[in-house]
Amino acid sequence: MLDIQKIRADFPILSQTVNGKPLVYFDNGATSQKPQIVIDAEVKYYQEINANIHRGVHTLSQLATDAYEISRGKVKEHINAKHAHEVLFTSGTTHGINLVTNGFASILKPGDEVIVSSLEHHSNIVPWQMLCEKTGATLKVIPMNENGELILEEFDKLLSEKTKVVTVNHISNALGIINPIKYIIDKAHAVGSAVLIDGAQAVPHLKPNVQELDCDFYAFSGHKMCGPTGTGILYGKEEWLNKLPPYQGGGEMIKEVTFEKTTYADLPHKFEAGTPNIAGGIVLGTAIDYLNNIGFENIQEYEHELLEYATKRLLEIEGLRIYGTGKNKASVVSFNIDGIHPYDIGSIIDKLGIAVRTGHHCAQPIMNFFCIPGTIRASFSFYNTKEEIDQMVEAVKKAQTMLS
Ligand code: C6P
Repeated sequence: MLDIQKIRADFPILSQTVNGKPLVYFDNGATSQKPQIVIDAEVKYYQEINANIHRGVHTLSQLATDAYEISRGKVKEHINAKHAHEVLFTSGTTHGINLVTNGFASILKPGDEVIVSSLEHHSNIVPWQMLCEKTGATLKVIPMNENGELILEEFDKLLSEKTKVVTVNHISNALGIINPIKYIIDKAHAVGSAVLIDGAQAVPHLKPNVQELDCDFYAFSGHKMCGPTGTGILYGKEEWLNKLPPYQGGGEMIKEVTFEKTTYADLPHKFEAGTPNIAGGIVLGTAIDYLNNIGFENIQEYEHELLEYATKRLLEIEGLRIYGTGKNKASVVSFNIDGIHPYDIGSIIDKLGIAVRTGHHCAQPIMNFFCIPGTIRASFSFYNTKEEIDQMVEAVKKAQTMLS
């Protein structure tokens, strides 16, 4: 059992008022709020050990380097990677995915196929399209059904010896559907394909076990899991990271440079050119510790309660439709009300202190599938409450009355 009021006290922003009303923050899918311990760790880094890493012999540089590498080790443990050097620091999921697609540009050939799903965020569509344009490979799409679930029989039919990469998100940002990624990974491996999982929306809710999943790449963002913005992780299996060329050239990623030839550093440095977000990387470790102290089983159990409660309460509203009605869901409810544009509801409830996201959620193909311009998305975190859900429901009812 979580003590939600105690947890809420960890997040200074949650006691704020917005537009004169207590803040109800339901835009956790976009970014999570940060506990004081994370904010303090960022300040402490700059106050006490700020220095560039992996370069100086001086004490501060050593302290900063140690803290950065300790954080990498925490991520390795958290996701159960085999080696710490399979954990690359990035600026976020988008960066991680682009690092991989850039690498595959030297591997794919015309006639090869890349499979994405119809539930992807633009970050996991556009880089693959760009890769296909560059290499002559073809993009194939796993279709979905009316509940927002991927149609696995259709996925099976897409697989062949031409399939070189399969990529899906672990959890859909727009609908909250949890995808059957183990099935997808195993089937893709059976035809010799690599697999990238976009874990951006999964890591706030669960602890991915990359060895058990056996995925080749797993990308996620730190800012969605109580960490700082501009942080992220790309996990890659050692053999794949050794196979892919570096993403960016520069300092830190080399062994030796001459004007004739440059040789590259070993993993993970080969993919970490330039001065990284040192403070962010270190503090991501603090965020992971914080979440683990709360416990992912507790988080999942409580968030599931919030999901069920919100679904039930929202469905009391006449003319309200929820998108993403599949069984396996994270704490996200995407909905619309008959005859009303989502943006209008979002703007009115914002005046009542309620923060939700409206629009296509960077997942336009999903909106096209449902023939809608967008949805209102309420995404819940472990620090939200049923009382806040009640406030949102009342606010949505008020907006509906005003707009009809
Ligand atoms: N989705 C949302 O409101 P970055 O921006 O690199 O941290 O994450 C990109 C990204 C990739 N995949 C998925 C499934 C995502 O949900 C996101 C970010 C936010 O849904 C902002 S658009």
